[in-house]
Amino acid sequence: MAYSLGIDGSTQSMSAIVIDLDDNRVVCECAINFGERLPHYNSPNGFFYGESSNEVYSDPLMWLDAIDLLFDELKGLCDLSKVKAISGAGQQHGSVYLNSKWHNTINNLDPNQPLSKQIQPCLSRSHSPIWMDTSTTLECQEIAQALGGNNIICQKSGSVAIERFTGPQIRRFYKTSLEAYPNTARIHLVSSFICSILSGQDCPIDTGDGAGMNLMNLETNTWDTELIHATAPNLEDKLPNIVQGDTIVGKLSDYFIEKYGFAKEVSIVVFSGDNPSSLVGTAASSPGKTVISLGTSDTFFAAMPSTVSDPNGYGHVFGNPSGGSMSLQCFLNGSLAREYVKDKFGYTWDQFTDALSETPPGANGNCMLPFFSHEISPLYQGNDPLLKGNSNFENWRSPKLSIRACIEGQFMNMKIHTEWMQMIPEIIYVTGGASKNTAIIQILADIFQAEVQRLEVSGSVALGGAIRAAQHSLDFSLEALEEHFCTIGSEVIKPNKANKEIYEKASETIQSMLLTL
Ligand code: XUL
Repeated sequence: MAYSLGIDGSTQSMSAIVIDLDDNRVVCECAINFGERLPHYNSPNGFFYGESSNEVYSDPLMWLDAIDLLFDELKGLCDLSKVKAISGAGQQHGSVYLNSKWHNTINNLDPNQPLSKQIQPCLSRSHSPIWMDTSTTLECQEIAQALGGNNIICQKSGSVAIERFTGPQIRRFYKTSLEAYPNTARIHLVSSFICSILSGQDCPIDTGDGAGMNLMNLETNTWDTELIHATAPNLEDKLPNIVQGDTIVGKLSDYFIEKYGFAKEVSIVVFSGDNPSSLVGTAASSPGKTVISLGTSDTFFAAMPSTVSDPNGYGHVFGNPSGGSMSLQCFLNGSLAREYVKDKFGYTWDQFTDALSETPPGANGNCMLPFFSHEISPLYQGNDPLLKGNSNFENWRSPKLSIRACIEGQFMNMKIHTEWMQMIPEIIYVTGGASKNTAIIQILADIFQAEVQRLEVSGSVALGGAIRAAQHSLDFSLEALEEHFCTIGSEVIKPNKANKEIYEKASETIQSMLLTL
């Protein structure tokens, strides 16, 4: 009997999936929601703000407590001694700063003490900046200037210098924490931090997550000397190595074997970023499929047939854990924007859905760019959505039309900002919380004029980890794993051709609104 375990360290929770590789079934899934289970970290959605709202942090000790809680729960849900391989992923770009005690501590984890208590003395920075942080505009400019322009950074690393990417974040830390930066011996990504904890040793970063740092050279898959030097002094000594996504990094640490009943010799495959892992978990790691994930942030991604980069600089190219590269466009105003507009009118989710069916496509000519908080596609630093339409609409007196215009605005903005990938999707696979809502998905189908199908697995990130672990350390074929575990719902949501023109016209309005930003 062989089980494979996948872990997802995401913004709002730490979750896991266990799959049975003999019976081809999901054994169990489990999630520890940070806000609900660890309220004393004061991070109801998994993060907290710094001095200004564009500084967004998370507490790495909260992640560690969640790992202990997760394994404690998993132990009650399945026989962990059957697990033969583990991999997983973390929210991209977030970074963990560790001092010189780290290496010794991670090699000697004591099963009688919680992880957080043991790692706390190793933190050279108590909090981790995460992907929602947009405080590094100046550092991005400085790095771009040092390199001779953003187009050079984009050519080298697959993205222009971007606020949430780890390199600019490291530079800001170096500039603002003159003592703590030199005391930092190791900087990990969320993915490589969790991987290190599980394997009881300092672990490398994979090319999928490494590409989200503005530090890795996409052609050589190694740290780029010029980018490293433009970011912070002595940075090369503080970064782990980069490896390909098929690398086995070690075995599960005794901490987990003794505490949670795992067998010895469980292989650990290098962790990746949540989006690259989701590419595998949605069976989209070979070119030809487009996936849209409607979660905290909305993301649009696909394996790339050939590597192109976004001339506007909002999109990204990451390593594909199955080889080659993947494109990704991230929209910060995802679930939280949908929730914001719902709450603004005191609606329930059912009333929200009814509003979509009671209003016509195109929202009677009313358009919204629903940027309720900072946006990154395109860059927008405000907190006010842009509205264009009649005066009732512009003054928030048309709840139902606002709800429709919010969803339409999200998808029209998404279509406009993914055209650089040069892929015209015929079938879009959707995943994430909002993908369950057919009214939302119909609007997506109509705007993209493509068929939409739901992926049945909700936790595609953790599943991607479990699949990669089985593929790379137990020699299972990717195709067979995809066929058994990445099931696609039978319902096909077809685009309504009659709405094509309505949305083409509305997109022109959205384009003109984008020009005013
Ligand atoms: C991708 C991005 C987010 C995070 C969190 O660039 O910033 O999707 O990975 O999920």
